[in-house]
Amino acid sequence: MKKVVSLVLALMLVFSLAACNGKDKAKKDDGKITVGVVQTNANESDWRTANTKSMNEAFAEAGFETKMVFGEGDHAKQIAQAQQLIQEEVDYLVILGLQSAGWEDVAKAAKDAGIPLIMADRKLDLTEDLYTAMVCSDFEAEGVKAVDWLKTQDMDEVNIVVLGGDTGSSAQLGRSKAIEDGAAANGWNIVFNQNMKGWDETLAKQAVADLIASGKEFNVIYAENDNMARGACDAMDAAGITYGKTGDVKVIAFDANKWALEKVLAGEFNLDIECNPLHGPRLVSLIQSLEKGEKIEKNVYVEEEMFDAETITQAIVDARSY
Ligand code: GZL
Repeated sequence: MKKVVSLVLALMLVFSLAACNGKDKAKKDDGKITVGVVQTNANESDWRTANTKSMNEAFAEAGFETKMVFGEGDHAKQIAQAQQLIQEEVDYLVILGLQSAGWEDVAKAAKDAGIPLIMADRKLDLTEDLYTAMVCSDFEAEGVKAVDWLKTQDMDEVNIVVLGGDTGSSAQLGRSKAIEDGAAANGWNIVFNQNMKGWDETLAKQAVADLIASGKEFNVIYAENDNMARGACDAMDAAGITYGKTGDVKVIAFDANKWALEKVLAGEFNLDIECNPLHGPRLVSLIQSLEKGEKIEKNVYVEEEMFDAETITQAIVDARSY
């Protein structure tokens, strides 16, 4: 009789221990790592489309389960979505923030729940104790590349139209800071400086069309992504204003989507600064290292190039993957 009682007690202990950490148990049951992704907007830009595709494909390839949600321009919605994913006990939380600020409570909740928080694409305003890793672009450095290029253009007068991205995103903040500091340091004029909600191409086209109609003189378009640069070019086409390699207005763009690099090659864009969206494989490698308990590099800025109409080739364009 005593043996039966001790066996029952032992079995009860085993099951109670297994149940005490539901998350680990859940993971072990189906063997899958669940990654919660708080993405910005589904159709924000060609860059975003490539970024979402990269994560979905890489996570599927790695055997992860992906729970991806989209804030669709609403920062409060992203915060709520992140909190929901924490409640669902995802194994990792990847955040691509519409806004840099306002993520402390989410980060603390993730930390309390033992869920590693990874910042991707856009750095968030969090102290290092509140996130596990960062795989982002250095947006101010991207903008400085454009400023350094503009300095080499030997222009008598520089009148710049700045088409900014979503206000308060680290991408907009960094790129705008670079051109504003560059203009101040080099005596350039910023004749227009507005952020387009959602990085919207149509809004950018309309803004430039209105500017042209107002008679404002400008000779540089600084568009904080390729889609807005294309919108600006459409407006200049409609007004008969020449631009690009042989035109009156220099066009600077960011992201370096393949279609945009074709425009650099054609001389329509003068310069395109790469902002690499292919974060999927980087995040898989990071998560797999964390799973193995390996030491990881906490803050990684993605290596990025720039493409000049004077030097780009068809081979360079053909070799691009997004
Ligand atoms: C940059 C990324 C920006 C792109 C835009 O990393 O956050 O958002 O430059 C995209 O095209 O919409």
